Amino acid sequence: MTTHPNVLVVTPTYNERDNLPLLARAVLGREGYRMLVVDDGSPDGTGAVADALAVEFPGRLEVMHRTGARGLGRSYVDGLRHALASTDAELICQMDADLSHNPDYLPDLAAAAATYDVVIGSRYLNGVSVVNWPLHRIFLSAFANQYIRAVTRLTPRDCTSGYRCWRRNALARMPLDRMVSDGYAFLVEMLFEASRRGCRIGETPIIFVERRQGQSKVSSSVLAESLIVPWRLVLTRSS
Ligand SMILES: Nc1nc2c(ncn2[C@@H]2O[C@H](COP(=O)(O)OP(=O)(O)O)[C@@H](O)[C@H]2O)c(=O)[nH]1
Ligand SMILES: [Mg+2]
Repeated sequence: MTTHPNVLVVTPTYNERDNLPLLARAVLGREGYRMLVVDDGSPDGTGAVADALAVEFPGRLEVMHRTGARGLGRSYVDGLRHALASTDAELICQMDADLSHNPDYLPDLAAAAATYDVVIGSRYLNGVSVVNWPLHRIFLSAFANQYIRAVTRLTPRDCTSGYRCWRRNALARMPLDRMVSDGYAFLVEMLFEASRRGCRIGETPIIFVERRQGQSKVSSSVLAESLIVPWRLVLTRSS
């Protein structure tokens, strides 16, 4: 008898109309995997596309329609809280909707979660595994990771990857109600809190492929926040 994993993939979306159906079909093609799409009222109609997928995959894809202030971190806080409160998933993954995170790596992340409390799908384990990024973006991301590691003393090679897999009990110990940051900084804050709580943090290699459809939402304010938040974390929360 084969036993299937019990995994919920939480995916925030903002204008991912063309990407989401491809991602959902790939993720839900795996037994034991469900999805929670957290849409921020995307002007391009991604929310309606997600609703249609929920009909196509009854009981396997759920949609959360957010209103009010939008943001990646806020969406994850809402989505991850819902995952804990309203599902019985043993593993809870975070994953971008734009196909940069290949669903083929999900089993690797899930397998590593047998050993670690949280597993990062990492772009920087074997040199730099990023496809279709301009050189300046590679430098920016590599610099950001060096900076974050230096300031926070976190040890993972890729602290800003949004591809992650949590064991349920580790995620349940995280202070989701008290997270202060959004964007990449939110991802760093989650790792910082996990590390402070003694979580074992692992990494598995992924090849990150830049999106073909739609646009990145990274803004200069998101980048500025990711320079400030590491200091804020160490100055206000180190014990
Ligand atoms: N719900 C929600 N999702 C967002 C927001 N900003 C970005 N996303 C989603 O977060 C994921 C990563 O965003 P992206 O712009 O591709 O970031 P990049 O890969 O770092 O350039 C994608 O699935 C986006 O649709 C937001 O404000 N709200
Ligand atoms: Mg992207």
